[in-house]
Amino acid sequence: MKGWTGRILRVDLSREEIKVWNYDADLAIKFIGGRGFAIKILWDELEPGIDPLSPRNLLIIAAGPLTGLPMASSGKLTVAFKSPLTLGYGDGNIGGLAAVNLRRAGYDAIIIRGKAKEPVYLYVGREVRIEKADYLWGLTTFETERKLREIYGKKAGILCIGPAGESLVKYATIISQEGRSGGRPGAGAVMGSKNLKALVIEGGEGIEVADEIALMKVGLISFLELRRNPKYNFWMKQGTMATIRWSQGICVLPTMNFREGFFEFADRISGEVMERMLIGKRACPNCNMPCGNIVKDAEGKLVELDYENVAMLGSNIGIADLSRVAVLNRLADEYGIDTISLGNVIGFAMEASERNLIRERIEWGDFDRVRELIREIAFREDLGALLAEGTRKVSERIKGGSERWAMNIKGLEISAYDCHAAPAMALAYATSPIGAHHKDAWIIGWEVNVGRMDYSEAKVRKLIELQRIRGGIFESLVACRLPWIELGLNLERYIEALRAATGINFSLSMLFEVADRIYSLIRAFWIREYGGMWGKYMDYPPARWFEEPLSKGPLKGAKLDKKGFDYMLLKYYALRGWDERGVPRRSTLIKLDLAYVAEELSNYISLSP
Ligand code: PTT
Ligand code: SF4
Repeated sequence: MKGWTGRILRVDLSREEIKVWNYDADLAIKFIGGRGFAIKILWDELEPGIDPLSPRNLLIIAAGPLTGLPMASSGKLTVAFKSPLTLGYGDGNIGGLAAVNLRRAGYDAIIIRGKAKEPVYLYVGREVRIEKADYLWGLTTFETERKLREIYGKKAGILCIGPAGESLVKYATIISQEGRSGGRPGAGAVMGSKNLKALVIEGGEGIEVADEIALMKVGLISFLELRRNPKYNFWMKQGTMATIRWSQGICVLPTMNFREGFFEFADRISGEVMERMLIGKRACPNCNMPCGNIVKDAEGKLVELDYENVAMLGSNIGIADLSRVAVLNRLADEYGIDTISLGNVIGFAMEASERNLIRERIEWGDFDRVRELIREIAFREDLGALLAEGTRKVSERIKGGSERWAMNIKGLEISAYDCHAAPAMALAYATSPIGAHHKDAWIIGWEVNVGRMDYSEAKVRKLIELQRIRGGIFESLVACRLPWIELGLNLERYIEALRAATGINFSLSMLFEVADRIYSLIRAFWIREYGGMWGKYMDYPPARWFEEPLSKGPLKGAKLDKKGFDYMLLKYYALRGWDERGVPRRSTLIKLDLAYVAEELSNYISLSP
């Protein structure tokens, strides 16, 4: 095999056992890498129904055949696991040296199982070792990374958890390079449950490819095309932060726990304010369009700002001062907590406090209380112990009809786009393979151009196309999708690079088939976990968007229409070859070469023909 290393590392922390699996080409061709490898391994090897925080869960770190190659923004990897937050499939995407080094060390992926007796970190390089990490336990992610760098230097790739992962906060993430965060549905908690504080990955040889010259050529063309794009300079100024102004303009900026899509003080947390604070840029390796905006926060410390973080820890909880939002963002990075779920949980707690469903008083916009609350969540102290469970669980606990405004789908908190007036985006959240995340289909940019409030088959078709490209192709290659989205890099360039790397004549339609296979397999995984509890209701956004119209802004009065949403959801199922419960049909699984999955799945739920 060329392009892939053909080797996956298996680490059992309980047995202190390390093995190499030389996998065969069938896995590579049918699942490509990253998310594709992850779901195939989880389906085949994870025992159904296990506690995600038990040693039996698997943590998979998977690169793809483009990772680390001289191709635009190829320094990314997938982390995947059974989620403690959603109890379904969970994954995330992290950029950093760890991605490139993993492949240079000669591995496409690592499968970690078991639980170490005491805190450890995993070293992967010319050799693979499990090392003691008691002196790192309790440290923040920034401190951990600095300590490990004292030993391994600047070139090592480091993935680590902070106190939140150690205390099993259900939405703790893995952090790298002081500001790259991945695994929203609780990757950090899964690492913590294994007593695994960090991974240190050092690279070795280059990666063997089929046609080095063709690869260099497509890589160079891609870098030049990006650099020459007329939008390049603006991107370099604001990156994803430009989205604050845009979201406010179209009334989708999450405000006060997604009650509204319009924040009166949006101009105080905008990309323009960030530009004035900007002191540098950070990037994943192999990227010539760095999106990491480094600013100094209100306490004089450095932090990397992104749209999602600022919307969720700003407008969604009523904080209208970017330098203070930056403090909250930094704390989330230091403790290793997902900012999107965090902003949702805090907004939910503020609303619960307002409605007297909890005893504690937490006012909208109370920076000092929020600052303290983040610490309480990270260490599971006081109210933080409850909030560490995520909005679905907290709502089950406090009741009072709060599930109607607990802003999650399948347990994963919604990312930063309000959907009162965006039915296709609501459907994107509803059908995302990890719960309500925008990664797989950020359709809202397209939706606002074709008409906000119609519920059409065209929207469903577009959604599936985006899921195939973003959730299927980019997540399995694994490469950053931002060059394609933000600066219009032709998708064909990635396919040319894949051909050059592997020597296999891949086409877009072949990759779409892989994407569909990955999607139906992830769906099967969820259903195997939920069994008889599975139903169409799992693919539903919270009632707030259907019941409470926007009360301000240019789209005042807008809300989702239930009949229209149902029409689109059923159409979506039909186009995917799933039945009216959202369960893949037997014939669909067979067509996707997943007959063995149909056989096993039929033990958990009846399959439609
Ligand atoms: C991603 C999610 C996002 S998506 C953001 S901002 W974004 C939040 N960032 C967080 C953060 O920072 N700190 C923190 N403590 N929690 C955070 N949670 C949120 O996590 C990120 C970029 C971004 S910035 C985006 S859109 C793109 N995402 C990609 C993707 O998903 N796949 C892919 N092939 N390419 C992508 N490129 C872009 O990467 P999750 P990163 Mg992240 C401080 O991980 O779990 O997928 O959640 O990866 O290296 O940080 O790069 O406006
Ligand atoms: Fe990383 Fe941002 Fe570059 Fe993508 S655009 S590779 S997320 S720095």
